[in-house]
Formats: sequence, structure tokens, C-alpha cells
Amino acid sequence: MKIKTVSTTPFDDQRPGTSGLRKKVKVFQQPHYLENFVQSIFSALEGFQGKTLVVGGDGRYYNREALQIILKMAAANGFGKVMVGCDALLSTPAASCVIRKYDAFGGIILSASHNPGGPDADFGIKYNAGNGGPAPEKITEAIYNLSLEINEYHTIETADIDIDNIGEQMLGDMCVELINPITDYADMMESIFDFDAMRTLLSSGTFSMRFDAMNAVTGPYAEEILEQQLGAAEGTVLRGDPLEDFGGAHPDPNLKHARELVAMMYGDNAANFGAASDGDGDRNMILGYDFYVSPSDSLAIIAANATLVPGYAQGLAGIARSMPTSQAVDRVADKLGIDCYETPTGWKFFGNLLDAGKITLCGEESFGTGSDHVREKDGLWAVLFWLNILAVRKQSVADIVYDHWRTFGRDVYTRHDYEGVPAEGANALMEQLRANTDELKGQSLDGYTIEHCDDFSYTDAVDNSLSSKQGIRILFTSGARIIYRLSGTGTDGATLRVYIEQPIDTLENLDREPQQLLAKLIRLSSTIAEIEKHTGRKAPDVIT
Ligand code: G16
Repeated sequence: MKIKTVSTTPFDDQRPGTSGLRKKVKVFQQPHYLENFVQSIFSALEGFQGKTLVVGGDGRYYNREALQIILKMAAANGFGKVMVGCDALLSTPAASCVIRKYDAFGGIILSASHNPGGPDADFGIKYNAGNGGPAPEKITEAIYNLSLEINEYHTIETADIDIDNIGEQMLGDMCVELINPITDYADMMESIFDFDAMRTLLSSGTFSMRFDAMNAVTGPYAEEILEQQLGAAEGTVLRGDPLEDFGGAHPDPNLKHARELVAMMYGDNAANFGAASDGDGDRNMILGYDFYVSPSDSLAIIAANATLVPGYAQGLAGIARSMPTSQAVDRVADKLGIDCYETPTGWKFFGNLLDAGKITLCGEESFGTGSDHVREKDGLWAVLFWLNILAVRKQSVADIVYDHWRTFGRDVYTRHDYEGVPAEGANALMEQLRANTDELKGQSLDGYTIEHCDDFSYTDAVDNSLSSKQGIRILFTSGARIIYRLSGTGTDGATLRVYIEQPIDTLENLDREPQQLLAKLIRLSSTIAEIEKHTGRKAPDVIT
């Protein structure tokens, strides 16, 4: 095998964000850009010689080209084997499953998640460690630091290999095994959920569901599990073919971007259960007939009903949620008498808690829910969890949510996103809030008294590592919260996220909309941060 060492110069913009490095495709297509980052990953790792790497992606534009580059570099850097999802496809949760099942050294996932795809859209890459989860901050920082001083990378000169057929081939001295990850993933789901109960529900003649795969990677997984194995009617899976540009749409399962599904769930002849997943299959949105379940409520309901699912029949060790996720799950943990951890935004912060057995379930307001079965959030798993609950409880989605609110109280919750705002204004807004945290404490505004205000920092409960500047929290005496943070996943300017929440005990007006119930706090959130002054925006672009 002839290794070629290529001279290069560093780029200064390769600091991984909330979930790896995400940039426009054109940025990744610059000579040496992807190679520099991949070499920085390999150089940050130790002890992988002769070991196995898992590589795949969400099928977006540039996925296949990037995969070939990575395979040659993995061979030149000394990996013994690379397991690749056939057609270069591997959903993020399936990658985590495969890394763990085959005891791989780690994996590289090619995805920009819910961001659009295509030649003028986004691409992304991230490294997952041997536990199957996103690399912790100390590794992502090491990768970034190496990317700032890189001067060469290693590859081999050889033709591209076939990535469309199952089986083994050699690339230099390295074995490349093309696998069908759907089988591994489906087997794992069958070991967790009550497939018989779900089959009975789906064949009852009184229940139907729709799953919107958004022309992204989950389509083939959902067709296999829902339609083939569980017997859901043909056509249950919508937009099931993975496309390089997601059909020109934004593969983000929320009320704005999964519009067609939402319309179907609210129209005549709507199904009983609707769900969607994102570009790389780790996010989920849950809908009932004429009903939307917020991700924070979904996490709380999954936790409260966990023992109905065979894989969690023994109960939960503990639960974690990201800081901006509503406090609904805290009350479930309280009632169950188990610990509830509050971590910064980003799945990587759950890894240590899961590995140490401190938590079984975790989730985020950003449409992510997961458990200790893998180390990523898992869209289809969350959908199957709901389906299992529906099969056992034999109630509608709305009735299950209403019952939950009656038992635990309700956290009225909304997130307002101001997308693509100038970075300067967004940073100034955050700086101003940061500077005012002490001054805000004790103030009474429009009937709400601020009890506490800070820039959230987190000390990992396992390795004591400290992560600071994770978002401004304004906590009111009523239990309400307003939280501000800048997105770490966008590629156009900055995105300001404002999270607004009020816990209520009342059992009345359960069908009233969050925007109505939170109107006062929403107004306060703009005045406190002077959103219009800093961003020039009068209203958010996306409300969930
Ligand atoms: C990624 C992380 C999530 C995190 C989300 C936040 O999601 O994996 O853990 O909650 O980013 O995004 P932002 O920083 O934009 O608020 P994904 O699905 O994009 O990988």
C-alpha cells in the first residue's frame, strides 16, 4: 500500500459546534478542507492502529465523495477495518448501534442533521467515540487545536471503491465491509419493544399512523420496521426515499417544516398517530389526531410510561434533560424517586451519565429523545416508544397527554427562533444579558419576579469537567423561565433561540395554546433582551 503524504495549510474555522463541524457544501469542497479535518480527528485519537472504524452518513449531497476520501485516509492512517453503511447510508442512531454492537474503535458520521442539503446547502461531519456517542468536549477541542496547526495529511492513491454492494473488499491493507445497518437496528428495536402488541394495534382496523421520513435517511428503516415487520399499511411511511437534497425541503421535523404531515393530522380522515424524523434520523416529532406533543412533554410522558415497554420494565435509573428543555420531566423523576440531571444543550453531555449507569432516559426540547440503548438521540425509537404506549394504553395521543397533565401538572412551553440574524447583533444581545444578570435578580416585571439569573454552567457528574457559558437563564418565582442561547448548528449568520416556560397546575383550559397562555412572558422575553434593537427582528421566524 503506497501512502501519500500531502502538504496542506490550516483553516481557522474548524471548531466543531453543538454536533460536529457543519458548513456549506462549498466550504467542504475547497481543496484540503475535509482532509484537514479528518486528519485532525485521526491525529487527536490514540491506539486505533488495526482497529475498526464505522463510517456512514445521511445521504445528503457530497456524502458519497466525502466517504471515499475518508476511506482512503483511514487506510493510510492505519485502521484495520472500516464498516460502511451500504450506499454510504447510516442513520445517526444506527451508527451508534453499529459502533457498540461490533465493538468498533469509533465512527465518523457525515451529516448536517436537520439542515437542508444540496450543492448550495449544508454538509457536516462528526466523530463518535467507542461508546457510540458524540465525542466529548476534550476530544472536539483537541481536534480543533490540531486543525489550527496541521501541515500535512495522509491518504493512499487508489481508485474509488464500490460502496453500493454488501460484502468485503480491500483498500490497501485495510478491509472495507459494506453492511446493511437496517438489520442491526431493527433487531435492537425488536429486543426493546413489544412488537406483538404493536402488530395487534396496527391490524385492529381502528388505528392508523403516518410517518414522514422527509426524504431523509430514516425512510428505509421505517419501511422495514413499520410496514414490513409491524404490518402497518403500505403508504404509512411518507417521503421514504432518501434524496441528496431532501426533495428541496428542510428535513427538520417541526410544525413548520413537516407541514404536509401536520395538515394530514389535522384534516378530515386524519390518522390516529403521526410522527416525523429528520435528515439523519435522530430527531422526532410526535402528533396525535389534531394534536401536537411538545418534545419536552414527550420526554416526560415516555418517562412516566416507561415500564409499559419491555426494555424498561425494570424501571429507570435516572433521567437527564438539557437545560432549555421544560421542567415537565423533573416532576416525573421526583414522583418516581429517581435523579434528574440538567445538562447543557448537546447530546454529548449525556454520554458520561449513560455510561456510568446514572440515567436510563434523556431528552431535549430540540426534538431529541433517547435512552441507554445507544449513545445518540433516536428518532424512530421514540416513535416506537409512543406506538408501544398507545398499544398498551389503548387511548388517543391527546388523552394520554391530558392524563399526564392532570397527574403531574403542565409546563406550558414554547421556543422562538430568530434565524440568520447578523452575528454581531446576536453576540451583543448575549453579552448585554450576561452583563446584567446581577442587576436583573429581584426585579419585578409585569407581575413576574425574577428569582435568579445566570449564564448556565455545568459540572459533569462523572468526570467533574466544567462547561460554562451555556445560555442565559432567567428564573421567576412562579417557576416560569426564559432562556436565551445562540444555536450551535446553523451555517448562516447566528440563530437566537428563546425558550419560554410556565408550569401551571390548573386542570382547566387544557386545550389552550401556549402562545396565548404565555403571551405576557413572550412580551417580557423581547423587552428584557431588547431583541428588536439587537437583531432588527420584530418577530421570530420559527415558533415551536
Ligand atoms: C444537535 C445536537 C443536539 C442539540 C441540538 C441543538 O442536534 O445533537 O443534542 O440539542 O444540536 O441545536 P442548536 O445548537 O441549534 O440549538 P442535531 O439534531 O442537529 O444533531
